Amino acid sequence: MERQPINFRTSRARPRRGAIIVIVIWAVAIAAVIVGAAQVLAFRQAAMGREAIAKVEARWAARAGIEETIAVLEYHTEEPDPTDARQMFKDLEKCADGELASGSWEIRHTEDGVEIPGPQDEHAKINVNGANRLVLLELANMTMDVADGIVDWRDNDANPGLMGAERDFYVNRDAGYVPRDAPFRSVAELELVAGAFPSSVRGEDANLNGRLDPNENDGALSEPQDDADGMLDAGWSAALTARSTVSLIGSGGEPKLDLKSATAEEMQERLGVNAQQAAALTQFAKGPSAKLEMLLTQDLGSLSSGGRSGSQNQAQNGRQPSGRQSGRSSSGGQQGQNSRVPSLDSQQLRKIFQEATLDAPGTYVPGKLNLNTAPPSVLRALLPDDPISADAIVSQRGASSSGLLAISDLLGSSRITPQALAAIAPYADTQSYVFTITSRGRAMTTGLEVEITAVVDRSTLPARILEYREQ
Ligand SMILES: [Ca+2]
Ligand SMILES: [Ca+2]
Ligand SMILES: [Ca+2]
Ligand SMILES: [Ca+2]
Repeated sequence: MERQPINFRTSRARPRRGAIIVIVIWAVAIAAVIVGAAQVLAFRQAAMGREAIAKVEARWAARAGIEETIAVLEYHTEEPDPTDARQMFKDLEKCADGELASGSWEIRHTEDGVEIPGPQDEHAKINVNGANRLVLLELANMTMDVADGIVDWRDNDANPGLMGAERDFYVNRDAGYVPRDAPFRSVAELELVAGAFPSSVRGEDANLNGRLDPNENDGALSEPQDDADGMLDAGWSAALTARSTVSLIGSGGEPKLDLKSATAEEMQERLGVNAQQAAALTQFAKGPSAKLEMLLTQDLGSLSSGGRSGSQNQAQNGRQPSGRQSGRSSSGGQQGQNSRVPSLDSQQLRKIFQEATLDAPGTYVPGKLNLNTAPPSVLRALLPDDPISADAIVSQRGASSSGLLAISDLLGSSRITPQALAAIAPYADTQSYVFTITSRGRAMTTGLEVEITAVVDRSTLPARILEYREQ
């Protein structure tokens, strides 16, 4: 009788026990899911942590490459060697690759489509703010309307060139902007000029880092369109820059001597000229149209006595008369009224181009092409009608282990006329101040890469960073 309830309880307990088992199984299952999820999360966090660490390692490795390069650039501003134009570039190449405990870096730039060690010398390119339309027309895909449009963009007047475009044109087509009417600040700004396309400005170098990235070498698989030939065609950006600058510091590390205000004593000391030559230089510098390049084509004696305006014009127009003038090297000078002034010898001329200036203080002067580092293709663009002189510069610089120390060094070449030299002298010399350092850092652990690009100007101390970007 008493069993009934027990049986009853037992029979009622069975389903309850079953329910408990189900609950327990569920609880175990849920716990397993939670533990599993926590594990996945922890694993993911660990992976993210590792990646974050790798990113930091890669970033600091890239940064170390930038810092080391800046140190080399500053050293050569502080302790320049005016007798060797190549040493700085050798030193830059030495720190193009480096290692830290946690990562490594490599600094490369592209020349004629191929990556080579070291930063990009912005002075190996023509400054777009100094390039005339003939020089611009040497570039691939350049048309007359765009060349004129580039000149209109940077000049400060409102008169369009023959096929150019000024403010009205941009306003009428609702461009949303008007020409700067001042020097370009970057090569990318060229893309704002009417008719200039990014494909012409950048070519395959879509991110303008001067290096061949995977998407720039895969054809049509990804933007941009490229020919997947393993070479970087960087369009106009390979030959043009807006970054190069002129320095107020001479090759010896001291501020340049302004010939318009320098004393005769300073000239004798800095330029190695004698009293008579210093007096003649002072007289020459007083002329309102005096330009250093006139010293390449004319004798100091004739320049100081008023100059021969005919040959001045020749120099400025870049015309090349058939023969070379040779008066400079003869001791007596030319037939100038001031013929007793001894001609400047090659050492003195070199010093003048290294240490002196006639640029009015404070005026904007576009940076100059470095004749030591410009690729042959860029030299030919600078000398549009004169490939012989362009090639002669390449062979002349190659013949000297120290490179060209001043543009006047090229007066020794029989294949380059002084007139051709004088024509390019406003746009070319033998120094480089601005470099684009593209440093790719790699983490030792995972191989993750971070790239830093910095544009650095060493014409002042400390060096200035003009642009800095990471990707
Ligand atoms: Ca203008
Ligand atoms: Ca690139
Ligand atoms: Ca592509
Ligand atoms: Ca290519």
